[in-house]
Amino acid sequence: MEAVVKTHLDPAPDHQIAVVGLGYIGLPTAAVLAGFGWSVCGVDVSPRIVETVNSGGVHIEERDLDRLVYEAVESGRLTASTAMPRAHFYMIAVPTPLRDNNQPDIAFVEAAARAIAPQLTRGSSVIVESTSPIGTTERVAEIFADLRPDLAVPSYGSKTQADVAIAYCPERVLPGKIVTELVENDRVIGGVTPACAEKIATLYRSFVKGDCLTTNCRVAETVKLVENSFRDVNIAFANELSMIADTIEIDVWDVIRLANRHPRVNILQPGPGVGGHCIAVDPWFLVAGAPEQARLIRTAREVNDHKAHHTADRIRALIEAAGPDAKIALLGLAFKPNIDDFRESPALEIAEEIAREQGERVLLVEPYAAELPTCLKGSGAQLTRLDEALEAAEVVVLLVDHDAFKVLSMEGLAGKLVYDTRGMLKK
Ligand code: SAJ
Repeated sequence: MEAVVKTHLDPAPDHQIAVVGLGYIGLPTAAVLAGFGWSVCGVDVSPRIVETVNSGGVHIEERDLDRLVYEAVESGRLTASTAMPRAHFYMIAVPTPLRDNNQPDIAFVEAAARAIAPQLTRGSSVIVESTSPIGTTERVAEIFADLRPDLAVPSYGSKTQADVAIAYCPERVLPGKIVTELVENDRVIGGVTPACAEKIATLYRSFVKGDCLTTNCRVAETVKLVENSFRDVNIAFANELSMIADTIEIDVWDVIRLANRHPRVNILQPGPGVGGHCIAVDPWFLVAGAPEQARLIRTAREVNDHKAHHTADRIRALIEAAGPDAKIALLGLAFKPNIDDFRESPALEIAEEIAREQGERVLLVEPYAAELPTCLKGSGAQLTRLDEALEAAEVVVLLVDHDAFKVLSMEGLAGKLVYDTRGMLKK
């Protein structure tokens, strides 16, 4: 399909769009844009990733991504490079990690801005998609203003005509459904000025079926952090309930199921904790911005982090009850079901703790891992097939509700000590 928006600017760029950072967001975005007819260059600091993409391959697992990247590269509309090309639109999708003190680190965004700056021409647009602390988009504008005094760079709230457009447009796609949600979801486009937002919205409207809503960059940055904090707080409520239920010895799944029959109650599902690189991280960006005020959000983070330790303690109690020779099957290591992503996974953290203490008595079952994750190597714990682990283990702990575990039932596990952290056996 041909791109809806065509820009005719001088000088002719190498590509229409440069996507900076070919990770979980950048690579699918680059491939989707190419699929919609844009000429796209993916930029990454890793020569290995660039080589993989240029050969039509992918370095991350995500549904439909391999086919999409292959087709985009075959069509000639997607190439990758370690060098920053000249483009009409630049999309920054690099990591924004947390430092040890829970403070956000935007060094990769700043480095991307410095690499883009020399390539900017009148008419260029730059979009930050990385989850970022509030003020990051204006920091990008500041870098451009410093490095390119020859260009009129927009400043927040200014009404003056600028040479380049800058906006924040957060990604909001769900791992496992990225390719679909990139196109289907509504987008929020926060301009440094209203003119920036309007110009950059034309790009998103060319491939997004959802609504493209414009605002300013500070609001858009906050929206992203609020979305994930909202979910974190709600999961924390469920996790806190599950710990209360453990103490007062009530079945939390029955409580939630019945409470959710109230027309205005919708409690989420408890689990072994919250993982992934978004919900377990982003709320800290909000806390860092207003530490005195963000009390509920901080506490929710602490509750969800604590749930992993609570889960490990309950497993220890079962192991003690089963006796010194008992084998322990831990089912699932990923951060959520049906995905091979182990980032910030509470299941992995729990497995690491238990394997450190119990060594070769631990049997790990993870259909999405071809080999033992690095942090578990040398612990003595082994990656085991589901049927073998169930045959051997006296203690069975369900950590991730992968579809592959749906064959399990309480009856089938009779005689074993079972801990179902996801309520899978109740569903
Ligand atoms: N979880 C529970 N109970 C629940 C729901 C989730 O324990 O009822 C756990 C999961 O097991 C997992 C964690 O929470 O460990 C996060 O999983 P998730 O599916 O809720 O979210 P992510 O991290 O995969 O993706 C989120 C999404 N944000 C929201 O739903 C508000 C996604 O739309 C964002 O784009 C993504 O973060 C991101 O990149 O920021």
